[in-house]
Amino acid sequence: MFKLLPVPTADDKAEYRLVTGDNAEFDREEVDRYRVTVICVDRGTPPLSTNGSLEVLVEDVNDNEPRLSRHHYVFRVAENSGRSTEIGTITAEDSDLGPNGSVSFSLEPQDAESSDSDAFQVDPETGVITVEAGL
Ligand SMILES: [Ca+2]
Ligand SMILES: [Ca+2]
Repeated sequence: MFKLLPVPTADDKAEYRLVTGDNAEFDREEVDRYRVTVICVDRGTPPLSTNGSLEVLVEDVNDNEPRLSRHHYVFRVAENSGRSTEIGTITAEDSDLGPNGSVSFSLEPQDAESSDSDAFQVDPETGVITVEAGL
């Protein structure tokens, strides 16, 4: 995933840049950190060495859309149900991190016939659907 490239320096210090490998692909949702051992060997006889460790943290990009727990929900509600009657809950998952993985819900009419969308409301945070106007 990584390789070291030597950086030319004026003095006799050794300096290397850590760069991503040629075929490196990062997906935070699969692996969110890498631990790499750095080995440093001199050119003496016999050669002496030391090692250290470095850690690379993979930052999140919003590359996953939210997924509803179902594509099609059917809820039932009794006629004459009053305002704030709870009908059901919709849930969703988003595997990204922080705001990239935080979802909210809203309702909009699907066609002209069911355009009376004011009859229901959804809590943007919890996904709980309630009766807004009495049925
Ligand atoms: Ca997302
Ligand atoms: Ca992501």
